[in-house]
Amino acid sequence: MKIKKIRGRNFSEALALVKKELGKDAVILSSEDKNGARPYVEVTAAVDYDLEPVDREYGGPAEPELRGNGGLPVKPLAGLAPGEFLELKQEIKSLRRSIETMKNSGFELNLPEDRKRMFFFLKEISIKEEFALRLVQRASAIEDIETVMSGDIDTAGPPDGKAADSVNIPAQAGRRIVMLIGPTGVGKTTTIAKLASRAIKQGKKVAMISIDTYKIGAAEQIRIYSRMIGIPLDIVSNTENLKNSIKRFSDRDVILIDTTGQNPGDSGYISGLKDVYRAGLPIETQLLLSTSSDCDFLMGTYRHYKSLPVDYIAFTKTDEAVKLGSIYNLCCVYRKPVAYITTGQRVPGNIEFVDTRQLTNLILRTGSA
Ligand SMILES: Nc1nc2c(ncn2[C@@H]2O[C@H](COP(=O)(O)OP(=O)(O)O)[C@@H](O)[C@H]2O)c(=O)[nH]1
Ligand SMILES: [Mg+2]
Repeated sequence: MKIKKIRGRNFSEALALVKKELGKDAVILSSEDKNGARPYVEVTAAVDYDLEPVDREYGGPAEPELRGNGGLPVKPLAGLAPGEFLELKQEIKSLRRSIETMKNSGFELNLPEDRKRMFFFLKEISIKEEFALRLVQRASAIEDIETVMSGDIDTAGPPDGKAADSVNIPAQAGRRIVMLIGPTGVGKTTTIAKLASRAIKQGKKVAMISIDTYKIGAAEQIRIYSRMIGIPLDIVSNTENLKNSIKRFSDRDVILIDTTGQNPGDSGYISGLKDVYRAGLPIETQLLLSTSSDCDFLMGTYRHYKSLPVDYIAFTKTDEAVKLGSIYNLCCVYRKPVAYITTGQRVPGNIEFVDTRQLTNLILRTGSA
């Protein structure tokens, strides 16, 4: 293990230097505020070296595919069958991971007590470690966390929350063409129906289009909604049809476009959507992400969709989520305003146009439940 003390003008700067000098796997062991004419922060950080390769003397027959963590060839231990050896190796790996997680989770983090408590709390609600560290660094007191956090979040809603019910569909005068994209099952079709019902209630003329890139039949659900709400629906299979359909609905105030189809990992799906954008239609895109998904999955989703011109993100299934820290993580990563959140399966209803304060409160509240 290599241990190094690194100084910065503040905690964030010291952290950035640690990453630069020791790499992203470095573990923070302690941090200390140094006062004086020129205050600074001293961070003690360590990089762990991988397990030493197991001694060759113990060897049975070498298995060429076995590699030590440093990439060095490893021989199985005496008396262990190759399968058992692999099991042992897995166990050691998982132990190492646990130790690292413990350290990374601030186990030895020498932050002032109140900040340390806040750091643990933020991690507890699934805020990523680096974002949690940044937050406790920037807030001068625990009471400030909410303000600092809400400064990192942008929403389409009004700043004071008073008019929260009047925004979004449609916010401005004129026609609005809104397309919902996102992984299968996040709630796109359900949300379209909620948005359509709201717009109807607001006296708007609404139409729906479904881009069914996958198979006929996938659009059955939206057909039911269109009958239920009493608005026209077109089902199109290519960009040309989409253009024609938008033309056909030229008398409508709001056109809501549903997308069906494959997993975003499927390149055909993303390139099909890119085709739509190439047509130059004035479409506003909202990317839906389900808060009931695990944060790593959501980050993966981000990678799939980042090549598309997303205007807003929206979070679905907040009613099912145990922790909502991933909303903050994704806001930090996407840097896109949050259009709304959905809070249940009920149509119409179960959709909220939150402002930054309300959203921050919601995220922080999940930890105190
Ligand atoms: N609990 C909960 N379920 C939702 C919400 N929004 C949608 N769903 C459910 O999620 C499932 C998939 O929704 P759907 O609209 O078909 O997703 P799509 O594949 O993205 O179009 C359905 O069972 C919906 O009722 C929500 O906000 N909360
Ligand atoms: Mg759908």
